[in-house]
Amino acid sequence: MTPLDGVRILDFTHVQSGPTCTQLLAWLGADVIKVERPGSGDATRNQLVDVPGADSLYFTMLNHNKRSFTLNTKDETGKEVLAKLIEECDVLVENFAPGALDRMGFGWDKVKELNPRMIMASVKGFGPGKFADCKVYENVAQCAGGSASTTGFPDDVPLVTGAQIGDSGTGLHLALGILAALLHRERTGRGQRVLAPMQDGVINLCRVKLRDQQRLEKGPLEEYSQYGKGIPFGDSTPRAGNDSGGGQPGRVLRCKGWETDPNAYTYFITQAAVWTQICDVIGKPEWKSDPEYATPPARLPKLDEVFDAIEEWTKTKTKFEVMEVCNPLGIPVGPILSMKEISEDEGLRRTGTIVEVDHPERGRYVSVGCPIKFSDHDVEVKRSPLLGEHTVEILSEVLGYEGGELDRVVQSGAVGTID
Ligand code: CAO
Repeated sequence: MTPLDGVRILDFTHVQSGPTCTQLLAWLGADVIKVERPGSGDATRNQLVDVPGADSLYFTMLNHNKRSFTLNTKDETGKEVLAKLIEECDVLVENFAPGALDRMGFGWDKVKELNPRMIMASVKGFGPGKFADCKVYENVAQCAGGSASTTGFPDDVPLVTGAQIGDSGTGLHLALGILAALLHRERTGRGQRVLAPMQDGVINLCRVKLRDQQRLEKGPLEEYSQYGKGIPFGDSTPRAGNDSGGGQPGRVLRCKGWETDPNAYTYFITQAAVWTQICDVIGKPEWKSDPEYATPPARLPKLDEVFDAIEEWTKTKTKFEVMEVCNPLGIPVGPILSMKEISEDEGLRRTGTIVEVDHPERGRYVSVGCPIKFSDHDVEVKRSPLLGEHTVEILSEVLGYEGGELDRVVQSGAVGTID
């Protein structure tokens, strides 16, 4: 028995934000029926193609454990089938451009009428307001959610991050909203609408930067390295480079091999609790009792000097040797791992966070498995479906079409099937 056994999801999602959400629900055990346009399907099937004729990694890595149902929802028979699907499902998840579902004739009022227990969950770029009608992609959300203005170095342009906080981050927010709405439905019998705007999701993940905005109104942000460098603050939270976001100063430091290896770096945190251990490791025992260095407030204006001294030591060690020395002493450090190192990591493969999946068109590929671990439930990562692979199965098993009725729907052209 899996946590979401018996929960059926009508998955109208595409690209990344929505598919992240429904993939997680599938890993929790829900039956996820991905409804796609016949012939083309989710646009990502054909984006960034690396194996000609096969679904792209963009698609396969976001659509594991789902079933694919191809249906033209603008065709009359297609609308009939969609209405039945809405009656049979517990949750409808979508991330169409604003208004697309209404134009299809399946806005919230219609969905609720067909199935009052339905939970209708949406990702949109912006919440209600002046930008509500805008289409949004990842980097737009990162910019509009405050992430770009606070990422990068103070003397350079705003930067977007590699972590897909707008798409995958919002998918996570939506999944949480859906689970809460399912629990609420257990208690009340009622469905509801759940909305996760991408801008709001990014703002939620940038919470500490709004904290700093308000602290800035009271004085300079002393833990930011620009304070030690004497660079004046403006009126909004600045880009902080690699400074640690919390009250424990940290930086990215060079390690042995940095001249040729772009990832020969470590993150090093000068946590106050282990200051004396840090002094011993880097060969500065005198800093343990020197009042100029012994306390966190005394060190704040000297962080450049402190990290330069630490870096003199880290440059003599590989990023993994730094860990070997620091971890037993309780000094928080972390190697800068490349995607190559992550994909080959034995520990991550053992826990199922990095998995290998077989696919009939593209062969074996590496993917990210379920990042949440359960004591009662092992997540088996199953390959993404081919376009329309489960159409006939869903028409008969889920929607009850049989015999002549099944032939009528299949021959109507509203559904796409594969041989
Ligand atoms: N049968 C028939 N029509 C279908 C269909 C189906 N099975 N599935 C989709 N369509 C139609 C939609 O009804 C829509 O038609 P109309 O424009 O006539 O109403 C059309 O396909 C296009 O859908 P869309 O507007 O969602 O797609 P797009 O490529 O124009 O925009 C995106 C893509 C992502 C910008 C937009 O969907 C969006 O802003 N979504 C919300 C925010 C979001 O999730 N962004 C992140 C995406 S990941 O980076």
